[in-house]
Amino acid sequence: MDANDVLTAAGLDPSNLQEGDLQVTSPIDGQVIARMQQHRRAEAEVAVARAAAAFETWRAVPAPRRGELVRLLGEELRTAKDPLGRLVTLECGKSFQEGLGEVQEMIDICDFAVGLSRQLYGLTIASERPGHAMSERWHPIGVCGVITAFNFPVAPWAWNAALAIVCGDPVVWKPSEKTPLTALATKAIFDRAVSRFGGDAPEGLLEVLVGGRDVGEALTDDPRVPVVSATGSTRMGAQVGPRVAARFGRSILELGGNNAMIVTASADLDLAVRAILFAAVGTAGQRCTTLRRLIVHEDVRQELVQRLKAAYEQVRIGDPMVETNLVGPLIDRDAFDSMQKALQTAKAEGATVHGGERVLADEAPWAFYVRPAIAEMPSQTGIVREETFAPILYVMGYREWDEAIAIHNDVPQGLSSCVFTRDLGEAERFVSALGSDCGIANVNIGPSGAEIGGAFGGEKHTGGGRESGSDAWKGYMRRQTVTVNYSGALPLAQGIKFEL
Ligand code: UN1
Repeated sequence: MDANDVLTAAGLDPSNLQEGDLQVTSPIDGQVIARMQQHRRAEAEVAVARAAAAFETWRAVPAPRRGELVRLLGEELRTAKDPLGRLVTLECGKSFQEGLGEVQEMIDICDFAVGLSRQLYGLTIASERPGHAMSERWHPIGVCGVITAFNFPVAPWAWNAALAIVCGDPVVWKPSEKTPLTALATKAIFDRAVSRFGGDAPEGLLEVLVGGRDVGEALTDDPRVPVVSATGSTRMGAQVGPRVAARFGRSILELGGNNAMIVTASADLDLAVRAILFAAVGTAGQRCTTLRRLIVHEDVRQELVQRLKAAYEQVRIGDPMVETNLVGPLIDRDAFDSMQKALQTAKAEGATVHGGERVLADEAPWAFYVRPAIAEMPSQTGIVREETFAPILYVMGYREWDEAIAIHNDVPQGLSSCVFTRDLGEAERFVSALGSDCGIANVNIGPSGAEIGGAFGGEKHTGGGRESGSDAWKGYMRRQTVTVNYSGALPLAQGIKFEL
């Protein structure tokens, strides 16, 4: 299948994608697969206006009926799973299995949101005043801006959009400039769901803005966008967060991770090796949940590193469309350069590095395939504390549990984490208040590949936002405390007397 076939199968017309100031390349071979015109700030503002107008009608549509649209979206995604998954692979370079997995996450969150559309529960609250009824209600809040990253070009959009739509909020989506095609294909899928849904879905329920920083700023700076949910680097979040806060908007930030696994002396090493492999080299190390740090008990450190080195040698690297290849390319040359720089720094800080070199440069001179790297570190040095978006696994040893937890938590990021142990005490300590400081903490499971049912996100420089499952929906609504007086008298709260 060539690139045009993949685009066509995903519902895009390649002949409409030949001109414009944005060139889209595939990381698989570095070739240009489409050109398009980027939106400018003025166009972005018009799109926000359309979405704001859509809010006026969408918020009045009953939530279960809004859920029906998301149910149809889930159906359309099921039909489009294969071609959209392939387009994800073409545009961002993850393996086709992972491309399909990403679309499956979209389907899963649609199912979740459909159920949610009948469960946007409030509370009844005991009033201290006689003859008074107190409650808490949740109302739609307004347009939700969604900014997504190249590495998961569609699933995080769905985590936000499926919830926002059932909560009554139109969505304005700015995908990464590196992956606009999957966004356009998803918009076409969404439009199919809307046309099956019928009349009460207003125009402007989903707007897609392809563009750079100026388009992003049209979302962060506009008071008609009360919620901005952004996935990406900590550097990006440090710009988005304060801009949204400056106008008292709400941001949901899902930023960098520096995820670790503690492997204790009692761990099942077979299980650990398999988990490490998927979490450290899957998606070529370009997940925010990628395993980047291994903190291993000294008693098993040597054995584990030996087994990992052997496993790494067997990992097939190459064209991600080919099912037997587990590791595809890095997104671009910049990603390759920062990986090499990080490895240089690690060496200068005392690392012994296995792998990390470029491969397939003759077959694919414009693409950047690398052998995943293992870096044995003398301690948690400066470079280990940074997130490098590439397959580098830093390995460190420990002797005492407290030391392992101290190393674990001594990084700026706080997204995902895990422990491999057969000791119940260690497992419980890891997930206790004195254990991992991350938003996600797993026992005998790697840090990546989270299910949609839990809240997804993390602490510290990861930004503090929560998306997807649990009660993350509350981030897309406004809370109203309601008190109704049916007593005929006017008793004041706190027993205050205020009579003439
Ligand atoms: C991301 O890398 O931006 O847990 C999200 C996982 C996926 C999501 C990753 N469900 O790996």
